[in-house]
Amino acid sequence: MTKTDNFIPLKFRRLEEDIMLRESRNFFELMDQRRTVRDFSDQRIPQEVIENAIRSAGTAPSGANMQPWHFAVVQDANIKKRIREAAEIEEKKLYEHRAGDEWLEALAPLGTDANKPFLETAPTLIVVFSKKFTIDDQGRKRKNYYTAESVGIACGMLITALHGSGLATLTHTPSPMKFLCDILERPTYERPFLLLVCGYPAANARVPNIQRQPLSQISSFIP
Ligand code: IYR
Repeated sequence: MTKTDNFIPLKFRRLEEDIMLRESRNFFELMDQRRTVRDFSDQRIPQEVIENAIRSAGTAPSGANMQPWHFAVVQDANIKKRIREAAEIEEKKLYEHRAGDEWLEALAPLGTDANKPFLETAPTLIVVFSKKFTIDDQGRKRKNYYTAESVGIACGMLITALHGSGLATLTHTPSPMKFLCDILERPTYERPFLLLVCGYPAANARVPNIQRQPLSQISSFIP
């Protein structure tokens, strides 16, 4: 068997240039409207939207295609409460001692503090875990590669999919996040990577007036 015996034809959606341009502009416009939201409505969201967003995240490229991620969806009020309580303990330590002045100053425009009511108000929390190992079909432990990069890309795709479906998200990373392994009873080879809060924004939601850097500042086109 040669290396490429198990290859299949690529399905590729080739676009005409004018359509390509239009699609790229529309996509940028859509993404430019995404804001991190901290005021959530408690309105529930359709289960299949979450499932499809996770399916989309699961299409992310990953080191050696090991797909080193796990998405734990939390909707139960009691579990959300436990997560909030544990997160607030860590966040209190962060805001009171661990974060230095420079960090607190950088955070000031965001108006954040140690209170995390959204962890209970929002209908859905998706806790993304990164897996140091994958247990294969035969129960063998297989090493994963570029885990942080792979899971980071999957998280970006998850956020994009949820935004594209009309939902608001908040990337929350209480640190340390070990309590999530205990509450969600995940195996020891999984580490919490990101806690993504999702739902509809509250009717009166406000966001900080912060700007994105222009293209010229975030890129260089090498001649
Ligand atoms: N985890 C804390 C602090 C925090 C840190 C960064 I860097 C942010 O961009 C936002 C918040 C919190 O969630 O409040």
